[in-house]
Amino acid sequence: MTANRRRLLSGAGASLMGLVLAGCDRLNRSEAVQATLARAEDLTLATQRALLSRTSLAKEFEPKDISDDFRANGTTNPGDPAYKALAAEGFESWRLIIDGLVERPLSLSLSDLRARPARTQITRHDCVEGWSSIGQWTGARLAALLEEAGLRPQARYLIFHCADTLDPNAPGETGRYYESIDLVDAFHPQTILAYDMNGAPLPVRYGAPVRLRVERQLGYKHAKYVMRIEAVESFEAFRGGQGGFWEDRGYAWYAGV
Ligand SMILES: Nc1nc2c(c(=O)[nH]1)N[C@H]1C(S)=C(S)[C@@H](COP(=O)(O)O)O[C@H]1N2
Ligand SMILES: [Mo]
Repeated sequence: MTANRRRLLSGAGASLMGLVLAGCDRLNRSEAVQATLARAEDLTLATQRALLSRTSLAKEFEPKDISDDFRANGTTNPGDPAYKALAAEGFESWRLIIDGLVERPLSLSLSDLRARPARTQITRHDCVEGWSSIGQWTGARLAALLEEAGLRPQARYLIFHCADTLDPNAPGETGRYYESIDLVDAFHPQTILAYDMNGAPLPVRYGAPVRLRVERQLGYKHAKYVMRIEAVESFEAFRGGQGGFWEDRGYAWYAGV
């Protein structure tokens, strides 16, 4: 065996490379290859299982289960001047922007949004702080909006830009709330932009005029005061780079419940 060949065979792929060089007949019968394929199959199954569990529906409840004192958390009344101006005129000139890696950027008024395909669901909101509340949410199905906008092939995540500054002491824009989800959650049937809560327009403390419901995840993923949804390939270059206000401060990006 030459020195070059030996070097070639000594890396991470050495055993597989050796089998390839040894010929197909031995390759087929090789226990090492069988074991490798079995491992690959396990991985695929695990991935499939994980994906299946992520696409299954979150539990839905009955009207009698709705909390009469649903907790409000984080920002409950944004002090940001732009938001206060919108709230003062009943969100008449509020527009939801859907842009970034899309074919047809959208700018939707609240009545535009109310005219889009909708879903109503009664779900339990679980905050990482250890409390839960049950509420009924009605909103536009995010999947339908994304189909309308037409995601470009490079799009992998959605960034939700919010109107509120949760940490006024953080430099620049870094105190502004934001969140991000991947396309599995974006196209999940229970992922909606909620404009009604318990059958009435969403109150300010719960995120008026529109908040995200992403029911397979913990409370902090459910962005309130949504202004803009930006389709991106990566969120690494945005703010702290971890994909959310709380993620930039150490929380997990995927917060499954
Ligand atoms: N824009 C914005 N969205 C937010 C927050 C926030 O402070 N600002 N807090 C998050 C957290 S930690 C939780 S538990 C929920 C609280 O939603 P609620 O007020 O409807 O209970 O909103 C999430 N979304
Ligand atoms: Mo939370």
